[in-house]
Parts: sequence; C-alpha cells; structure tokens
Amino acid sequence: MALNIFETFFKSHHKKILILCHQNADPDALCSAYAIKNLVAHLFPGIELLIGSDDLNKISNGILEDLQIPLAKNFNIELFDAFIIVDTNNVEQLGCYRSVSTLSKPIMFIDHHTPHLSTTQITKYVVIDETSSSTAEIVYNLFKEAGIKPSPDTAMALLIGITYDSKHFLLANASTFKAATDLIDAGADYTSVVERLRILMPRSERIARLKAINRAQISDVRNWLIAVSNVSAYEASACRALIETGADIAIVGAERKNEIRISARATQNIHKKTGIHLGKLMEELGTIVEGMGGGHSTAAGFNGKDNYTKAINHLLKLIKKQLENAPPAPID
Ligand SMILES: [Mn+2]
Repeated sequence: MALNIFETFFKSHHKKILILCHQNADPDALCSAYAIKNLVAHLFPGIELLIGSDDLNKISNGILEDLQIPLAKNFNIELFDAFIIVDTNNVEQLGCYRSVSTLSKPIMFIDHHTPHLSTTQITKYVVIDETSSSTAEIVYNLFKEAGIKPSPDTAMALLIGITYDSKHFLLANASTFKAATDLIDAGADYTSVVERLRILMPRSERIARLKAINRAQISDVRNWLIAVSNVSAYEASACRALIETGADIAIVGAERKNEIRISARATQNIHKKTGIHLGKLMEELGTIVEGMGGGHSTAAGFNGKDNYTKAINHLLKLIKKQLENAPPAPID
C-alpha cells in the first residue's frame, strides 16, 4: 500500500528529486533520507536524488561522516522536479527550505508524526504511519514491501534511525523489533549503532538545561505541575530536563533574531490521565499566533515570528483550559 504511493510518485517521470530533512536533522531524518536514496537507486535507476537539510544535529554530523552520506549544499531548490520531505510534519520545520511548498511541484511526505492539517492540502503523496517508532522503520517497510534487502550500510543507517527515535527500544512495539532483527540479518551491527549514538552531552547543552531549571516558572493546575522557561538554544533538551526534574508538562521557548521556537514535553502519565495532546495544542496555537506548530501527544514544537510572550501565554492558556476540566493529579 505504502509502496504503491511511493512508486506512483516516481513514475511521474521526475528526473531530479531533492530529499529534505527537518532543520537540525536528527539521525532518524538523516538515515531515512539516505536509505530512501538507496531504495530509489534500486527501483528507479536514472533518477538523480540529492539529500538536503538546513542543518544537522551533533550526532547526525558524526553519522554523516561515518557512513559517508552525501549531503548536498548550495543548490537552487528551483532546479528540482519534485521533493520528498522526511520525518517532518510541516514545511515550516524545513528551515531555509520551507518555500518548497510554494513552487507548485510534486511533494511526498514520509513521516511518523501526526500529520499537520496543511500536509494533505499540499499533496496526495503521503506515506505516514503514526504508530511507527520512527521514519526509518517506515522506510525499512518500503524495502520489505519492494522485496529488496538493504545493503549492510543501508541496514546500519536504518537501525541507527530506529534505535535513536525509539530511545533504544524503550518506545518499541513488535514491528520495531522485527525490523531491527531483519536489519541485523542484513548486516547492521547493534553494538556499533549504540556506540555511534553515545555522545557526551555538550557543555553548552548542560548549561542551557541548568538555566532552564533556574528560570522555570511553575504553575499548579489541579495538582498538575507545569514548568515554563526560556533558553537561547537546546530548548527540547531543556524541556526533557524539566520533565526529569519533576514537571508534568514543560514548555521552553527560545527567542532569536526574527524567530521564536517553542518546545513542549509532557509525561505519558498526564497524557493518559487527562488526554492532553501537545501536538494538537501546538497546531491550535498556530491558528491564534502567527507561526506553525505540531508534533506528538507528549512532544511538540512551534515556530513563529516576533510574538514570544503572546505565544507562550496562549499556549499556557490552552493547556490550563484543558486541565481545568480534566481529572486532577493524585497527591502523594
Ligand atoms: Mn523521527
């Protein structure tokens, strides 16, 4: 089924295609893009496929070198016939390549996040599975459906993507493990995957986390603890630090020259007990404040312009409104 959509997209005689990762591309995005490039080389030789990303996160930079993944730079996006957007649920997250949606060219999304409303308006080519641990698992299933065994390098890349996004199989289901064993059979080595993903947290990230905790404002809504803070970088990591420290919901904003970025995280506990879905709230925020948001139930983000205080206050209001009608947190 997914392979049908994938093949139909390529059969439209596209000659030069760009695969795009979200900004600050993580190993799931980068490795998925690399594996798609190799799958297409098997299925449709003759198509020129390039991988692009506004920037890569630190771990991805290491993987890029290790696996010698060709990342294209300084290209003109107008020279491509079509685009594949991986591990990204809205074009706003493409950073400097966000204008691809205005080029009136075919676009395909391959992703495991909750699709943004705009996605289905932009294109009919969507290979999205929200139940999948990672985009890499979706890409592996395309190989499987096509009856193609990934090369050892491709298998390695896919296992890196799956391991990273499933948090070393903490968020895995049976199909995640099945994909992993198939990839190990195809030549991937799990010990090397773990070694590649193990890096020390940079000092600047540790400082950002400590500052976020120091600056946190805490709201108590029906015993649920919401922590709001700000940093100049590492907002997602700062959110995780606040959650690890004890918040039920963490919101961390970062304000840069002409843009604001907000990350939010919630515990599985508050999501299960109150039904709160941060991805949906971030999407709603995009209809109130200029910008675009989305994500998963317990991890979401928002990108906007020049409206930091307004965006944070509105998000907090949306969360409070929902919690006021939800079951309270049990007090210990
Ligand atoms: Mn992912």
